[in-house]
Amino acid sequence: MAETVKTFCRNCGAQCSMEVDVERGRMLAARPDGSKSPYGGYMCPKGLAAVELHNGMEARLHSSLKRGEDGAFVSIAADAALDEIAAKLSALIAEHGPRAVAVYHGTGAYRSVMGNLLERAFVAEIGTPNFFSSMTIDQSAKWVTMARMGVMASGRHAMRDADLILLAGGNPLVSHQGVPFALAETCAPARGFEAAKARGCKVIIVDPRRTETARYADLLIQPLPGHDAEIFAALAHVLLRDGTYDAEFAARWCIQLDELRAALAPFTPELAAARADVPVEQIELAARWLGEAERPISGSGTGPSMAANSNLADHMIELINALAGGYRRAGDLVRNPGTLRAKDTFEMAMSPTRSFEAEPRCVSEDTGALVGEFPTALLPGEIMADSPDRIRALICFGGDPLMALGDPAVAAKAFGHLDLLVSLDCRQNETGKVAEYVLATSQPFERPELSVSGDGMFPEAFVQYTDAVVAPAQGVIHDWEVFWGLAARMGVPLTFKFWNYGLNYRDIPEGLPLSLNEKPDPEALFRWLAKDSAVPFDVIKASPGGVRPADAQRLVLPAPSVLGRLELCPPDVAAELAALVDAEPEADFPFRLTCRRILHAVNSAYRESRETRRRYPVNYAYMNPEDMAAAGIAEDAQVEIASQFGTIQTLARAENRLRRGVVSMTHMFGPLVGTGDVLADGGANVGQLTSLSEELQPINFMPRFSGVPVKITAA
Ligand SMILES: Nc1nc2c(c(=O)[nH]1)N[C@H]1C(S)=C(S)[C@@H](COP(=O)(O)OP(=O)(O)OC[C@H]3O[C@@H](n4cnc5c(=O)[nH]c(N)nc54)[C@H](O)[C@@H]3O)O[C@H]1N2
Ligand SMILES: Nc1nc2c(c(=O)[nH]1)N[C@H]1C(S)=C(S)[C@@H](COP(=O)(O)OP(=O)(O)OC[C@H]3O[C@@H](n4cnc5c(=O)[nH]c(N)nc54)[C@H](O)[C@@H]3O)O[C@H]1N2
Ligand code: SF4
Ligand SMILES: [Mo]
Repeated sequence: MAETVKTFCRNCGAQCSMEVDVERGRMLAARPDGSKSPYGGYMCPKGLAAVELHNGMEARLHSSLKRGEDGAFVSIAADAALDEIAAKLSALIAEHGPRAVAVYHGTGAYRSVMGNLLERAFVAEIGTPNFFSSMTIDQSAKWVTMARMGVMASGRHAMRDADLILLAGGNPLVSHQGVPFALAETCAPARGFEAAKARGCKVIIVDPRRTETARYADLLIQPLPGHDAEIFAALAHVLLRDGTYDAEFAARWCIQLDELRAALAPFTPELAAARADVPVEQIELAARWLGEAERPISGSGTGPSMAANSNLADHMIELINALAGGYRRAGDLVRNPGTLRAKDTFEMAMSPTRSFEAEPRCVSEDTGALVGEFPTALLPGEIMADSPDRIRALICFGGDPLMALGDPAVAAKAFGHLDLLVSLDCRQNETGKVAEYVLATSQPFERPELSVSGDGMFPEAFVQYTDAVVAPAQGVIHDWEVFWGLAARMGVPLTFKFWNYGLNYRDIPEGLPLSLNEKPDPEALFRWLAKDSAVPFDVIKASPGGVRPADAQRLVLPAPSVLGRLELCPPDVAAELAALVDAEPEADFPFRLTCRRILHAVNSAYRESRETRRRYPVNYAYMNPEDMAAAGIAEDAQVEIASQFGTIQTLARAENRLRRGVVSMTHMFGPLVGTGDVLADGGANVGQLTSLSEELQPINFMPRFSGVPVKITAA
C-alpha cells in the first residue's frame, strides 16, 4: 500500500510544498500541496519529475570514489575516504597553515541546511578565509553595491505591496529567482505577477529577450546587453532633472547627492538610448512612471550582473530604489518578519562597509572579502600564486567550479596544481572527474529539512519541516556528515550556530557545541535552530504541510537613532561613471552572447533527465530569425561561435523573442572542452568563450558571462 507524505521540494530555492506517494521505501508520484503554503499549490516540471530524478534518472553515484595510482577511479567506503582526506588536510594545515585549505560552495550546497551550517562551522574552526561560492561568479555585483552604497535595513517594498516593478535581466517565470535581489515570488511566480497586475501594479522589464516574464510587462525595453549602467543612470538622471525623486528620503538617509548629480549629468536618455539601441521615449516613459509611483521597486537577475560594467550597473539599479522611494518606511507593513527567528525591522540606513578594502586579503590580487567570501574567479590565481599562503586543498561542496568558472585552460591547469581536490556531490561532474576523491552524497528527499533558508523570504510568515521521505540509498553519505566526520577526525571542535548571510560565523555568540565522538542527531539540531521560533518545534513537526503563524505581521519601526547613510556616489563609482561616458564601442564582433536559463534544469543539475534531454539535446544558440537569414544560418544548422577567447560549436535555433544582434545560450552544457561532435557532446560549454584574466570587474573580479562579443558562422 502506498502511503502519502507531505514534504517540500529542494530542487531549487522555491521550496514548493508537495505530497509524495511512497511505497516500500520508493517514491512513486509527487503532487503540489497548497494546503498551507503562502503561495498556494504549485510545482514546476522539475518538481513533477522529482520522482524520476530521485530514482536515478541522472546516473547518481552509489559509492564514493578514489583516484587510483593509474588515474582510474575505484570505489571507496565514505569512512575510509574521510580518514584519508582528514589526514591530508591535517598534514597540509600543519605544514602550511589553515589558508592551505579552501572550500567552494556550489548551488547544490544550498539544498541542505545542516550541510551548510556544518560547512560554515568547519571553515570557521579551521580558520581559513578561503571560502568561495557560486555566488561570486553569479550576482556578487549586488554584494559590491551593498559594500559601496550601504544597505537600507527596512528593505525594499514587498512585491505584494509594490505599485511599480522594474526588473532588469531576470526571468523569474523560468528561474524562480525572486527576493532578495530580483523582483518576483520564488514559488508560483506567475501567480505573483498576476496578483500584482490585478492590483494595478505596473511592470517594466529590461531584457534583450522578450522573456516569459515579459508577458506581464506594461513596458518592455529590449536593449543590447551590457548597457544597464547607462540605462539606469539615465533613469536616475531624469528623476534628478525633473525633480521627481524622493527628496525627503535622500535628505534623511543619503549623502553625495551633489556628486551624483554631477556624475550623472552626461547620462541623458539620448546617450543611453544610443548606446543600448532602444527608443529614447521608452527611457523617458519608464522614468516618468518611476517618478509617479508610490512604492516602486527596482532590481535585477543575472543579466546585468554578468555583463559589461556589472558593478556599476548594479549600483545604478539600486540607486533607483534610493531615489524613487523603493524602500519601506516607518509604519509600512512587514508581511513576514520571519518565523524561526522573527525580528523587528527598522527604518534605518547602514553605511557601506567597503569590506573588500579590509583584512583578510587574497594573495593573487589586492582585494578582500565580500560578505565573508573571496571572489571565485580568483580561485585559480589563489591556487597558482607564488605565496606560502596559496591554496593547496579544495573541497567542492555541491558545485562544479571547473564548468562554472569558464576559461577552462586556466581553471583546469590550476585545479591540476592542487595537492588535494575533493568533490562532494550526488553526481560525477566535470570537477569530480579530475578530483582525487568524490564523496557520493544523499539527495534531498533522503534527508530531514527545516525551511530555514526561506524563513524571512516567504511572502507571508510560514515554516515547514520535513522528515526524510525515503531512506538514503546504500553507500551514500549526508553532506553534513562529511564536515562533521572530517572535524571529528582532525580534532576540530565544531559549534552549531544559526548563521545567516552577513554574519561572521565566529562572531555569533550563541551556539551548540557538538561532540566529536558522537554523531549529532539531526532532529536535535533542527530543534535547536527552532528554539526561539514563533511556532514551537513540536508544533512544526506535527504539521507536515507547514504552519502559517497567526498575527505574524508587524510594522516597520522608526530608527532607534539616525545611524548610517547610503553613499549614492562614492569616488570609485563616480570614476566608473566618468570612464563609461568615454567608452568606445566594441565594434569587431557583430553579436553579443547572453546568458539564459531553462526550466527543466538548474545549472548542471537535472540536465540528464528524460525531459531535459528530449527538449535540449544540446544547448541551442538562439538567434533572431532575421539575423539567421542575414547570416545564411538555417534552423538546427551547426554554427561556430567565436569570442576573443575561444570557439564552440552548437546548433542554431530561431527565436523571435530575441532582439537582433543577440545570441542566447544556457551555460553548463557539454563537456569542459568540446570534441567537435556537438550531439555526442550534448551541447557546448559557453565558458570556453569567457576569460578569467581579461575584462574582469574591479573588486569582485566578476568575469563577463553575458553580452560576450562573438562572431557566428555556419559551420
Ligand atoms: N558562462 C557562464 N558561466 C556561468 C554562468 C553563466 O550564466 N554563464 N552562471 C553562473 C552561475 S549563476 C552559477 S550559480 C554557477 C553554477 O555553478 P555551480 O553551483 O558550481 O554548478 P552546478 O552545476 O549548479 O553544481 C551543482 C552541483 O550540486 C550537485 N548537487 C545537487 N544536489 C546536491 C546535494 O544535495 N548535495 C550535494 N553535495 N550536491 C548536490 C549537482 O549534482 C551538481 O553537480 O555557474 C556560473 N557560471
Ligand atoms: N530552472 C532553473 N532555475 C534556476 C536556474 C536554472 O539553471 N534553471 N539557475 C539558478 C541560478 S544559479 C540563478 S543565479 C538564477 C538566475 O535567475 P535569472 O537571472 O532570473 O536567470 P535567467 O533566466 O538566466 O535570466 C537572465 C536574463 O537576463 C537577460 N540578460 C542577459 N544579459 C543581459 C544584460 O546585459 N542586460 C539585461 N538587462 N538583461 C540581460 C537574459 O536575456 C535573461 O532573460 O536562477 C536559478 N534558478
Ligand atoms: S520551482 Fe520546481 S524545482 Fe523549484 S522547488 Fe518548486 S517544484 Fe522544485
Ligand atoms: Mo547562480
